[in-house]
Amino acid sequence: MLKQMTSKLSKRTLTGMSLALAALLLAIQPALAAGASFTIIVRSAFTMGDAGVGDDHEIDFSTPGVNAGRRAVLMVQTRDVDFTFNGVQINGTSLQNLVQHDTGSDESYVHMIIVPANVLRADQPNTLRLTSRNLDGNLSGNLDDFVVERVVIHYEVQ
Ligand SMILES: [Ca+2]
Ligand SMILES: [Ca+2]
Repeated sequence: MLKQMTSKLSKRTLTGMSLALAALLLAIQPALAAGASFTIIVRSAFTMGDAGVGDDHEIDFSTPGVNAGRRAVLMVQTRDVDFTFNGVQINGTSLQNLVQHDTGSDESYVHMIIVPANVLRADQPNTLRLTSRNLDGNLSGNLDDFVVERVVIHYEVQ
């Protein structure tokens, strides 16, 4: 799987991935045994929040041949996530919120998010929904503006 990533993801992406996260990817690799595949959901950066596309953004993607009974891993590469209530959903199932990582150094961060079994669909498009919220998790006032640079989902096929 790492070989595939090396060929498909840019060198910059891999450089931005910390060793700790790479180690985590290796640790969860048994969940993505032989017959793994991936889909690049976002390859062109965009900004969430009141300085960007708004509080809510949906992107459809396909996972052909997915074994939906197995968990998958969503990798979300961002910059400037300042608050803790920015949500991630796939097909209406809420996943882990994005982790606050903005240290002022403008570096990319890769969120490794587990997608539970029976969330992905083999026969119809999936929908990724990202949300931006304010410091208190609400929609009023100053929403978190953050850049979504790249999103990739790794999944097991039948
Ligand atoms: Ca803002
Ligand atoms: Ca921000």
